[in-house]
Amino acid sequence: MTNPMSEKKIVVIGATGQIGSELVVELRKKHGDQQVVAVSSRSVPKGELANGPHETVDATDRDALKSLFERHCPDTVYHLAGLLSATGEKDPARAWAVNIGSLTNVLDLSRDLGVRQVFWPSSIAAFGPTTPRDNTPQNTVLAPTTMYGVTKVTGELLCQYYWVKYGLDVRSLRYPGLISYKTPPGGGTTDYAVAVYFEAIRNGNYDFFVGPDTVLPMMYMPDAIRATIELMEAPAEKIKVRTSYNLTAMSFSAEELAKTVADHVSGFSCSYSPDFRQQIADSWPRSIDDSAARKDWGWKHEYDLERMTAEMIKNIK
Ligand code: VAH
Repeated sequence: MTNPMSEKKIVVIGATGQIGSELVVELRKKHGDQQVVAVSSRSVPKGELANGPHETVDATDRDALKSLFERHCPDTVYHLAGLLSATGEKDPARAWAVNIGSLTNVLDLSRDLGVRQVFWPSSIAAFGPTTPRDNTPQNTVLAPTTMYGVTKVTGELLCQYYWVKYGLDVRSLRYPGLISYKTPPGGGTTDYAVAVYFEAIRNGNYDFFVGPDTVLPMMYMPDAIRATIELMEAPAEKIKVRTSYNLTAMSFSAEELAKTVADHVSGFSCSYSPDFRQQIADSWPRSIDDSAARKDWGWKHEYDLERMTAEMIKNIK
């Protein structure tokens, strides 16, 4: 069903990922199935993603991406494809090549082919061990010690450059750990906050790969999807940050998460076996000051740990 009112043409790159798979559905509800092209480099988009146009294109292949842009003439591009923190540490060269190679392709092609708006995800991973870890400010030290974090800081500066130099309306959010039930964890350090729900229901226990006192900023996916769309729909004059906005909903420890899950899954037990991802988590903030997003474009979160857990358990069951 196409929505005659909306002549928007949106391309979502990374459509089968954790964010992309839910963002495509939301954007199609808003603008019509045919107005949103789901693009993935690997698997052909299936299920809901196949309800509208979908293509298999590797965004690091500039010619293939150019041909896609020329065929669909998008006015808006959400570029979500990339390697996450844990996967990135296993192959840093590939993390740089994919994350930065694809972003520069998207920015150049958007500038040259008349795309009006671009969204690109940054992350709290842009911060490092020398960043204040509590209530981390919007403007502060960005010296990450993961390759994923290096690509996030680089990407933020590229986004700001294409706005300042070419007037390309690029917008970005520093997502916290995102929790959803629709896609399996994808190689992130915060994957424990997703896996615990599935494992609790599947076999009644979970072995965290971080320690019980590990505190990280987190957000339920519906809040993240809404923040993304609200940011992109805000009038340009309200957008004062052209690197990437701090964004958060809550912070909790692995132990607090385990306790909330146990309240919903009787007999649930857990253990803690920190691995290499503990060092990554320890280099990130414990909580985020996202007052700039709340002031500039009216951000407010809706899900706290209790409400998210109830929804996660209900939907996984
Ligand atoms: C990761 N989920 O763990 C991502 C995210 C803040 C964490 O960037 O790599």
